[in-house]
Amino acid sequence: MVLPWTPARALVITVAVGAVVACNAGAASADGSTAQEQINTQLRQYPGGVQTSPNEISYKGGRVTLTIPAGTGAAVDPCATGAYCFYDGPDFTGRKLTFRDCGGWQYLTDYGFGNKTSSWTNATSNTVKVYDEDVSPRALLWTENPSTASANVGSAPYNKADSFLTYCP
Ligand SMILES: [Ca+2]
Repeated sequence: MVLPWTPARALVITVAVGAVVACNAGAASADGSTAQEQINTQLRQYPGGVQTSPNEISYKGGRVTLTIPAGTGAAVDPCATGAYCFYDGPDFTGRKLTFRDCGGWQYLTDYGFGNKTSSWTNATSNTVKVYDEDVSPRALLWTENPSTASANVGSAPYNKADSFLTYCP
């Protein structure tokens, strides 16, 4: 539909934009920023990723994915089979960092995820040992056995994980 530009039409468009803003406001995080604003901040602070959807950034050719929830308290999709995931919130809520790879040391801090993990899922046949790097020597926080999950890592290791070592069968 093509209409000539008139003040009346401008008013309609303004109302429509207002509706979109209101909708995005519903998807804002606790600090009031939208998913897109959070993605922009993430890409600025932790470059090297590519935005692949309205709420997702892909790093390392898709081997690492950061998913931002659609709104406060909203659940992200479950951890995919063949992947292992770290969640910012308990009960698999909040930001989700997904890994689809095998072997070696990796750092959650490379993706702005240090001192954040509260729950996790390991939907692989790998074993993942998770560590706190804020103490010396680094401290083992928990071990993720194949095909297991934790809805809450517990009070002692809560928001402490910084790195992990993945063992592949
Ligand atoms: Ca830590």
